[in-house]
Amino acid sequence: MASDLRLICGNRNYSSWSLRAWLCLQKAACEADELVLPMDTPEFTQRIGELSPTRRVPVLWIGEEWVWDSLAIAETVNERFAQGRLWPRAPELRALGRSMAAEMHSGFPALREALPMNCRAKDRAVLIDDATRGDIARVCSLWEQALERTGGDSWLLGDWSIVDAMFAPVAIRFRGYALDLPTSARRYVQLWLDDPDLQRWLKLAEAEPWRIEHEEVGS
Ligand SMILES: N[C@@H](CCC(=O)N[C@@H](CS)C(=O)NCC(=O)O)C(=O)O
Repeated sequence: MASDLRLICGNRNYSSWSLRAWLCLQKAACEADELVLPMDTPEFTQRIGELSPTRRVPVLWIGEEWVWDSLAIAETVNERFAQGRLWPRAPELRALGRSMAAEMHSGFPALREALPMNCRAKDRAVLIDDATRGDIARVCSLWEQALERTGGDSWLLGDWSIVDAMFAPVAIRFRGYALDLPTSARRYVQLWLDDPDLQRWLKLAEAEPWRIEHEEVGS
């Protein structure tokens, strides 16, 4: 039976916002049709207008209704298809998770610019400027604060939650480039790399034919 849900994504290799939305659907066990529109191509330019009100991805179509922007998709999936279980029950942990998710959504411009998500990259050598170093340190400190609150050896807030989806692309960035990271951050990156849903996404990214030169950073 065709699904009522349809996720419009960018390239799996590069589209970090698409990955976040996709992970929320997986963790909520939602079946959705997927349409991958290769970014920076005439096809993307031609088709995106009728699929996304912002001309950006991801967009989740629920029947005739569209929900755009990764964080809005995450919240909608949580509310409608996961009975709220994509956030912790404890209000103080939810507040921490929402603060971290919002900071990721609106912040870390240097990290995002200097170290683009590239699922095919591993340990690439890059020059890190002070702003990027500061963003990396802030991410590691946020992860540490959350992990300290919840015991330290699992997802950021104990059980998997939306905040993990928001930081999954950072885990991929941290694998992609040769960085000096604290042990707790390395452990969290490895937790993501061992996750079966993420492994499926990485396999699909590996198999994609498209390459976007300006997203290929480091050597
Ligand atoms: N705030 C948006 C950002 C969406 C975004 O920037 N998506 C990128 C792909 S990761 C995009 O659509 N790029 C294609 C373009 O701008 O032409 C979200 O959270 O979903």
